[in-house]
Amino acid sequence: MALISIIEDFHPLNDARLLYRAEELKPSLHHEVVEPVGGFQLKERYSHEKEDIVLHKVPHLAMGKGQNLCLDFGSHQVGYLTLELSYTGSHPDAPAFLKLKFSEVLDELSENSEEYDGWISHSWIQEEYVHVDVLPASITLPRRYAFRYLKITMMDTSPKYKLIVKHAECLTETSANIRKFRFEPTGDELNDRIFKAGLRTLANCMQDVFEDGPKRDQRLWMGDLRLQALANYSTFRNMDLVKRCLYLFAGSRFPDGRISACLFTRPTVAADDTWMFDYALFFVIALEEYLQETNDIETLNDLYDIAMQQIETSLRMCGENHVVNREAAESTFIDWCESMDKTACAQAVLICALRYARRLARRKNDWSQANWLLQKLELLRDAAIAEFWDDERECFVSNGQSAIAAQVWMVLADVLEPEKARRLMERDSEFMTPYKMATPYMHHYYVMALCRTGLMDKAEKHMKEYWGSMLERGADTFWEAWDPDNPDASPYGGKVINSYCHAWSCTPVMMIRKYFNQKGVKNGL
Ligand code: RAM
Repeated sequence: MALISIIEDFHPLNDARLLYRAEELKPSLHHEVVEPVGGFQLKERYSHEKEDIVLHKVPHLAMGKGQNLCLDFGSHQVGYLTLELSYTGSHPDAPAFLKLKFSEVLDELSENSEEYDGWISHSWIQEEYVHVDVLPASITLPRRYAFRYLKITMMDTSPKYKLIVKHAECLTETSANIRKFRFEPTGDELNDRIFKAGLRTLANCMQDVFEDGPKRDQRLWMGDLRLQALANYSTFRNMDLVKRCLYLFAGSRFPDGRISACLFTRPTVAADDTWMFDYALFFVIALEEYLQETNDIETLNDLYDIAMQQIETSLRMCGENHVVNREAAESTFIDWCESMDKTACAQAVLICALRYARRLARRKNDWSQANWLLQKLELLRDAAIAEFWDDERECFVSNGQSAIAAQVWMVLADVLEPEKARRLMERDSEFMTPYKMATPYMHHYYVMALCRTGLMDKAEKHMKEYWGSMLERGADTFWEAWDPDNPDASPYGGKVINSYCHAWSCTPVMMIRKYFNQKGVKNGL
């Protein structure tokens, strides 16, 4: 939890011109009406045991106090729910009192949310208590939900009547143009399934910004945005949405100009008071990648100085030995693994960002800046070897730890010669514990490090095993956190709060299209 900060009296620095440009780029949303494809009843309120119901019988099912009805919408949906309710028996003499529980995955339906006591707000759990005073009624809930399953529990009726759910539907919402998307089979069945789940993950996170997750937190995070943008370049190619998000981050920053880790867009755009060393640098990387795809000079001119400012801020957090300081390491995310020392990772992310910043400077014909950045890059790279490379153990060691994350990020930073980097990644199993990768976000960078060292088969195998294991557990979209050896793990103190359609997990679409369809292409990051 350490990374989330609270700064009282925080007033973001807003740039009206950049925010206006972001507003102009706001996408229109696509909608579809989706109805349930199946139904069942859970035998006990929090049990997993269920009895299937034939769907056409649902409109005749009379629900008394304590009974439940679970509807399956076929796959993960993001949208608004409408229920048509009626009754059987004599005239309702008391309101119908219902509990509605929306679940992205089946397991979530049987969780008792009252037991959740983690550090993220309980209010994200998608449950509502609803009173319906007059029956029959059609009710549309005002909130947008992310779900595949809906559990309706009859909290109370009266002895005079029973409730009937005549119809349910979800009006979905996304800015991804799924209808236009042409799926190209790869010839590999598992890769196709992974691709489709990744695509759905991306689409359901594409709203009027790239959200991190439609269940939680429903907003822009820089680290997520960078990966979503990459996945988007290989699929929907909605360039304006990437541009809009870059302008939003640039348009509302910390008072000293730093890019915030995360951004609110409602009721008005406002930078969150959380800053992360690595996330701020991803702004530089994401901007350069956007320009590689679009060559959009307006964006380069508007955002160049802000990108360079992030580099300068980070360089000021290096000591005389050109190694990032403790404050930088402690404000670095990398993965949900709090006991892991992040100094080496922070150093490596900064080296990567310098490489991208230099490309930006060259694009801008800012040659003195490009040269200065090259000098810094070389100094930091040499310092990385001097400070973190352990000659005896032949790996990177960060304050005594040789975590896989440090090896991965140093490989991505090109700190080693290619042969040495490859040998390091061949021995990766030595570094997998005790600082295990906790999220698909970290697994993405692990796969990229394998690709960067040319270990393409190993990279593809890992993608298939890791993301494939979520499919085996019934995933329609990919999850925020997942450890196949510990399915109940949650970074937040309870998996009922985990998000099961999470932006940073969608990157297999890019891996499959860019790396595993054309063997031999290298250079992951
Ligand atoms: C989580 C968010 C997001 C991530 C941050 C660091 O709470 O959902 O995905 O970028 O943490």
